[in-house]
Amino acid sequence: FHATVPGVARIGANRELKRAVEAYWAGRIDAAALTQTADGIRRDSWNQLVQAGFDSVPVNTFSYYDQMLDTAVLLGALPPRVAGIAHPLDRYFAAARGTDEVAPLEMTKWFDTNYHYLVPEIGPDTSFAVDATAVLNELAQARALGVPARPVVIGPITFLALSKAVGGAQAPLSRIDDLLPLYVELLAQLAEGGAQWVQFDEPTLVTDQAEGLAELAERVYTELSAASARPRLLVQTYFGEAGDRLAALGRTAVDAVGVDLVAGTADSVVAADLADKLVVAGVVDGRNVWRTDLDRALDALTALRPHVGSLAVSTSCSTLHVPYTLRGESQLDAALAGWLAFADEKFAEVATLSRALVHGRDDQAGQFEAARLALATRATDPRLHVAAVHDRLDALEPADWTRTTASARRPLQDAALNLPVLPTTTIGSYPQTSAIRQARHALRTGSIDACKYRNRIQREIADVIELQEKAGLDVLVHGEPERNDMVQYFAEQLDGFFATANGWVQSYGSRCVRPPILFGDVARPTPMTVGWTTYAQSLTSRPVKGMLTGPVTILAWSFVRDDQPAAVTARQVALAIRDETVDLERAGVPIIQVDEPALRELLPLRAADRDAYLDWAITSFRIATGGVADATQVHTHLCYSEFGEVIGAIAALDADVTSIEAARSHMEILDDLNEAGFANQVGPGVYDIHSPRVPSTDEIADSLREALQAVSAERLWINPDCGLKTRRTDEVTAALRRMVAAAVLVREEAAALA
Ligand code: THG
Ligand code: ZN
Repeated sequence: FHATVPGVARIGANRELKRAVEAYWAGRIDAAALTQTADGIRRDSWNQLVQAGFDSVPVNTFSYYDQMLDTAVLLGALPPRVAGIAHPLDRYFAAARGTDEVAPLEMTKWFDTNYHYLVPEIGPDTSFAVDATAVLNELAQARALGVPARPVVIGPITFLALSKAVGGAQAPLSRIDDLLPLYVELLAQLAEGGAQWVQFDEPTLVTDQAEGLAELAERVYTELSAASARPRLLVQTYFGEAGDRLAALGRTAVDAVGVDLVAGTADSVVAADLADKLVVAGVVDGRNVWRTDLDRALDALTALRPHVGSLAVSTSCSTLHVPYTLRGESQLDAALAGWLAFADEKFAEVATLSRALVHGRDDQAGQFEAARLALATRATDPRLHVAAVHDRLDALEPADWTRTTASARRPLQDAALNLPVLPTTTIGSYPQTSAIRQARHALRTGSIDACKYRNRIQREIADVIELQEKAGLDVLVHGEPERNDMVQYFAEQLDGFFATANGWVQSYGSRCVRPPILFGDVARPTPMTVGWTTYAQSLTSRPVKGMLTGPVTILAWSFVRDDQPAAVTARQVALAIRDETVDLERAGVPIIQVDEPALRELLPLRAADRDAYLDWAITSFRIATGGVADATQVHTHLCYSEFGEVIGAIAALDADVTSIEAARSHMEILDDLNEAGFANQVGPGVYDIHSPRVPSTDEIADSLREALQAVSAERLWINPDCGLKTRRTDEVTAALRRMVAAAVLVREEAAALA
């Protein structure tokens, strides 16, 4: 084949699947209605790919929740605790979300993206068995519509590498030989079902997540490609350079390999012997939103062609990670719209390139010329080259991101704040009530004016301050009622960003985010949070924390310009945040928190690239927080990840106080931090906010006593493990009262010992 994509989004162009799935969970529609919506989404996306001119169309990239969970179902590897649930769809959703009786699978980041997958559990008793119902159904459905269908399944190496061992089992990858016969069986069933091609996704082959991946890839795919009855086999990599793993695949009898030529280079394709293979060349960026430089892409394809058996054009990865279409984004300015390509527009680019590869550039002259023109306006747009921003960057020097020592800052901050030992606080957000959402909506649609909106938000802030005072917390927050999202809120106010109207991207399950587009030089024209924070401070005599999002997280959760290094962009964002910290301090705010929940997320997949990343990540955080006086206390908050590999970086951020998700990892994090030489104050989450369950005072007190084994009372803060915006007000009120009661109890114990 000549033109395809590794996979496509499935939430629906207008989030139809989100609505249907949530309606099914709420009991408003039945399984038949949900299935009907799913069928419609699949049909629409296949038709669209066929119409774009693709001669091979991925199927089975649809999912009701997550593709790793689907693969666990396919391989008979759902956790035993859901086995008793009779209806397959309910069993599936129980594994995804839990029920009153059973805990869900853990969720974690899909490589270095902002998508989250469910982590299959492999126990000593997990016995795999093929259940190909879902993929065979999709295949039959697509073939009935005349679609040149190519079933897509996560490959055995990636499936096991991303699973976790439970119940004392060996590392899941040790089970690879148990899985191979199942994949052979699957190949036979797909051939029987009429598939000409099948795609096994192996993004793990671009990482350093396991040892010996090249040898493993060669062994696994030698065996799978030797299967007697099988469709032609494409092994698809993405998110990086496959390097020697590609050469290993070249030594097997697989028919095709897919490579990401945006994150990786053509060098490893040239180096591998792929003279008898189809290479599916991902030259159109599947995870960023910029229009492709068609000339450059075609040159790359043309240069590659003599080194491979045959060549097909594709996106670099599934378009799961970008919005559906630019159509409807009418408020984008015309110049900017011309620089962008969402999924629909990327499909057209792939088709154009594949036609040009066959018939020559002139055959597609109009498309190439349009791309050239758009790129030329992008390169010269003044918003991408703001002298004042560059002057500030050039003037930066180490003194700007180096505060005095933490131990010298500590007494100044203690004197300014006068807090008790084991101070209590919360992470920042409070429940997003329907009143808040209504107020934001009413402002957007113009049914209330800015003044009315301010009054409504202020009322919310006043309620949250009162709630915190009544609970007895020591350091208060304003609750962030004005924020839709901790990145989007800032992006909407910064120069250099653009927010989309309908640019939804699936984050996990039915949940989506709308990443802003960071297209130009970044600056902060006016204060973004000072008004809300000082209003909150005016209502209480206790200290109120200012709440900001850090530069790394703003980059991680935006689509970022690709015409300069991320390190430069991060410094620009850092300076904008720094301006805000300085204004907050000037307005009398004594504590400023700069959250970096995505610090771990951007860690490069290859070990060799990690130091360079951590260097710019740490520096940008320190630029953002290095502009305030020694007496101003800087906090940060980290969550959503395994911190093991970035623990040294957390220490290097040099925040005065770090709150960190730990309720579920039982304080191991504190020992790790100690080992990394971290001596500043720390607030390990003492209860899990991700569950509606309100913990008892005793449980929280136990958690605190455990923390005190690892950290002295002088260094310990008491807080939940994350923001409270997804919880209900009654849950939050009860939980915080118990948290403060536990703090009082443990303070008394500590005083008695002293
Ligand atoms: N913001 C952004 N990215 C994120 C998070 C975030 N990535 C990691 C983590 N947090 C993901 N978690 C969530 C949690 C909830 C929702 C999305 C991601 C969510 N979304 C609403 C929905 O789909 O219904 C839409 C929100 C809106 O209306 O803006 O609830 O916090 N950028
Ligand atoms: Zn958090």
